[in-house]
This record gives sequence, C-alpha cells and structure tokens, in this order.
Amino acid sequence: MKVLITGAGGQLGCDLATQLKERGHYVIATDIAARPTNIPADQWHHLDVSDKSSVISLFRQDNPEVVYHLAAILSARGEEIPQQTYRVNEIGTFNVLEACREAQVRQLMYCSSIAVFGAGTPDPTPDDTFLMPTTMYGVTKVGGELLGNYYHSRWGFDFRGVRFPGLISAALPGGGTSDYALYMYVDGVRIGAYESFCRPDTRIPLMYMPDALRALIDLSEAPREKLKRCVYNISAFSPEASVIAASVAAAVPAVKLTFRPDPKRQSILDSWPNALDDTCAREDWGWSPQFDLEGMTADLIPKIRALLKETE
Ligand code: AKB
Repeated sequence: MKVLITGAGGQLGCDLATQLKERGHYVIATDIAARPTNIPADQWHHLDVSDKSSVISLFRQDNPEVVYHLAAILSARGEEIPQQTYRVNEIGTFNVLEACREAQVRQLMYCSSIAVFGAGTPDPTPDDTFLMPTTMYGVTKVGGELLGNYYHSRWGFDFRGVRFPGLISAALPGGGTSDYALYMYVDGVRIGAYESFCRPDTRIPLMYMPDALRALIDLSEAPREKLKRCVYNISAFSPEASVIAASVAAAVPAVKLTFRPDPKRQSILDSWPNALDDTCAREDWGWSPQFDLEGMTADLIPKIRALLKETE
C-alpha cells in the first residue's frame, strides 16, 4: 500500500516511516525540514502543509491510499509563534483534508493530543468532555479534530485519530511541553544531568514511542464498522516527574536530576489532565499499551546508549 506521511522528519515521523516500511508499505515521506538519513531521496518530498496548492499537487501526483498527518508545531514552541502555529496546524490540516478529498485518498490518520483539554476536566479525562485548551497548539488540535469529524459526516471520509500523551523515545523532540520527561532520559544518559522545567509533582499522561506507533497503525487497520467515533483517547502511564527521575536514577547511577519550574511551561502542564480514560479505544479496536514506566526505562536506556555510541 502507498502511504504518505506529513511531518516525517519529526520525533514520531522517523520511527513511523521505518515501521510502515517494515510492514511492506511504500512510504512517501514529506516535511519542511531536512531529509532524515533513514529515508531514501526518491521517497522524500519537501512539503509545507500550509501551502494548499503544493499539498494538492503532491497528493494528486503521488496518489497515496493512506495519509498519516503528523506535521505540527508543538505546544511550547507554538506559544512563541502562535500565528505560524495556526497556519501550520490549523490551515495545514484543512489543506491536507482538502487534498485528500481532491486526490481521493482513502484514509487520513490524525495525531491529536492531550493538549485539546484545559484545566478542570474529570480525572481520568474521558473522550467526551469540554475542550478548553489554553495553548494555540491545543486550539488547533481541537480544530483539526472537528474538521476531520465534519469531513467524515459530510462526505463519509475515513478520518481517524488518536489523542497522544507526551511521547518518550530516544529521538529528540522539537518544542513540546512534555519534553522534560524525555530529556531526563536522553540528557541523563548523554550528559549525566538534567534540570526539568517543571515541579517534581507534575503529573501528565505519557507514553513510550513503540506503543504510540502501534496505536496509530492498529487504529488505521481496524475495521471501520467497529469504530464508534473518529478520534480516541489513548493512555499508558501517568507518573509524577519525581517518579520518572527515580526510575532514571535507578538505571543510570550518579545521574543528577533536578527541578526548576518555568512558570509558562508549568502552567501549560498544569492545564493538562493527570490521566486519560481510554475505555472507548480499548473496546472499539482493542487498544492496550505494552509498556509501563519501568518497562520503558529498561528498554529505552540501552537504546539511548547505543545511539550515543553510533554518533561518537
Ligand atoms: C507537547 O508537549 O506539545 C506534545 C503533546 C503533549 O502533544 N508532546
């Protein structure tokens, strides 16, 4: 099957391209950023999703069956450049949906986020509750979900998405507010120290990358008649930041993990749910995470060490 990925140069995109190829798909990777080394030049296109005519002509030319739409500016970076974040995330998603319609793409997979929620949601937070995000990133993710739901009900278009927790992997992310968790691992191993920009009692939903990739692919392959909605909460674990630090410290002796909250990013973290209720995903398409915090720590730390050796 021919699959196109937008934002393929990011934290999620690089690993997703590899996984989809391993499953035998022909992957066309696109991004505004430089081509990652794991993607051959003939399967790579420069694409700015905020440029509608480029998106439409590329989709028409390459004719993908499924599109994974990952291109987005994340929450912390988005607060520095809100207007550009609106263009890339909101207009970009509209352009991708329109291009799917014009080029008769069969399915669009969408990456939403815990950032669609604002403070005061029930704990754990269910799929259907009030959506009052405080960041431009969150606003545009709500907008993307609503647009996709509209295309589904108006034209029967197969739009599907997950609300991702903060994702943790060996690859460096770009501009997320959940990045403190990832940097405890990466800088903990690489430098032996990391100062988190949040309080030790900060608690948001998090997920290890292999589970995140499996969620996207499983949802894409689920029979449509089993799905009662287009966008699903998915959840794995929600440890306090101090508990993550203890898990890293147990695996990386002498690591120095400290906390100095940054008021802006802390207020974003405080506005997000502590935990998500993912009952609908479990019931409709059999979602279940394989990694908890300790399982992730045991798997991830050797991977970061191996990556560091490769780049030495
Ligand atoms: C971010 O921190 O902005 C993202 C997210 C939670 O969607 N990682």
